[in-house]
Amino acid sequence: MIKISYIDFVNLKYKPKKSDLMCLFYVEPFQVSMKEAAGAVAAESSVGTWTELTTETKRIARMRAKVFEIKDNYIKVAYPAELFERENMPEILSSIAGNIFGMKIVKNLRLEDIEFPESIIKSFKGPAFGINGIRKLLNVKGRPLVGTIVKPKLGLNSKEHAKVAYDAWLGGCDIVKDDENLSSQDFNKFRERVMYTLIARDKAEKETGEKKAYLPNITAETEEMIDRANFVRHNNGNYLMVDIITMGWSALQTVRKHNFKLPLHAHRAGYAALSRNKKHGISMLTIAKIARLIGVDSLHIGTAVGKMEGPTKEVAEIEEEIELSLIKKDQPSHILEQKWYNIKPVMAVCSGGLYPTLVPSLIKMFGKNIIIQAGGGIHGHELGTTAGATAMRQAVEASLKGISLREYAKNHKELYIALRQWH
Ligand code: CAP
Ligand code: MG
Repeated sequence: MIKISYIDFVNLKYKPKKSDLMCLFYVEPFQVSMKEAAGAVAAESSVGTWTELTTETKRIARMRAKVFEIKDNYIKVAYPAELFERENMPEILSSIAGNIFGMKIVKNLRLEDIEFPESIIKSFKGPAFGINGIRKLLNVKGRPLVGTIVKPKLGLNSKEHAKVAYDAWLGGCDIVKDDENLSSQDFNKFRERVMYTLIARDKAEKETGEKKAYLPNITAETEEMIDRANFVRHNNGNYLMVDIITMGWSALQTVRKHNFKLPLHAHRAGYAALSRNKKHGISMLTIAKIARLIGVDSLHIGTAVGKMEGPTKEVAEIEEEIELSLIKKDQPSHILEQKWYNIKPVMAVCSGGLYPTLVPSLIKMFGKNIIIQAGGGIHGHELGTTAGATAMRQAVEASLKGISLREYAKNHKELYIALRQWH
């Protein structure tokens, strides 16, 4: 038996070409050298397998991925772009984020970052609206958008749901969204909910003079999802929402391909199964790049300060200790806003355990191009949803004016109560 020499997939003198796709992996070898484990990753994720092949021609050997840098536990791998099908994210990931995670030769393996070449980037659609499109739709300039998730996350009927949404818009929310696990349960059918909630949106727009958006969660089996999106569009809806991880990348591509001419909000429920273990899996940075390329308009990125796990600016920059980061230094480090040929920038969404007190630090960390979402932090307000939404807007106003929340709360009752309630 002639076993393959994984070392053949390591070439530390190789200078990656502009046309190569590059990956940064964290690797913990199991009972082999780092070089061998690195080579195994490059082999299995490109053209190789565990043994030499009589069928591998010279032409195919030239298509091998190459490990071109090894530093501590981090390796960089370059893949010739011809290995991949354009605009086929599942195929790309079956290579660079597929079998390799289960190989015995690695104890742990994490895909930290991907750099897509121009040819692959240009083959995808990217966001239809992006940051500017969303701002235009809602007619909001120069401030973060304020959103809420209707709570309780499950259980309200469609009329009750629409009422909670209406109250939130009236109080100052720009955006109201369904929760990630609400779809079309018996207690709250999708189509009925959309109808009632869009009526509530129109009423709230009239009464406040502000533009409002409703983000119905269309996540379901793919064809049903397309029907639901069409239903939203035909009933004058102005935004769609999907759960990008549980629906799958192929389904996300299908939704994007249908070009509903509505922005697409990406909830990331389940991403932590891939990302939370810092030694194994797929980083949130990578997930964000994939979602942007396929074409979501707003994406949950974490908060650093809220209820969910996630290091500060997880998406904004790969953790600093990874000096090998593939992020180009001449670009803004925020990958959702990096210049990417035809691909528009994505609006970052901060959500999860947020309440007014946390708003100033969020704006400081992430800037103004964010959607700040609070569920419990709005519907849990002692005076109810409308007051809760108002308190969030007041917190945004105070932050932008550079006034401390405590000071601003002196003549803003809703904020005052919220600060008393949640420190
Ligand atoms: C927030 C939320 C969102 C999380 C997801 C929830 O509600 O609706 O799903 O933000 O986290 O159910 O937790 P609260 P992430 O405001 O009541 O916490 O954005 O990190 O993916
Ligand atoms: Mg939720």
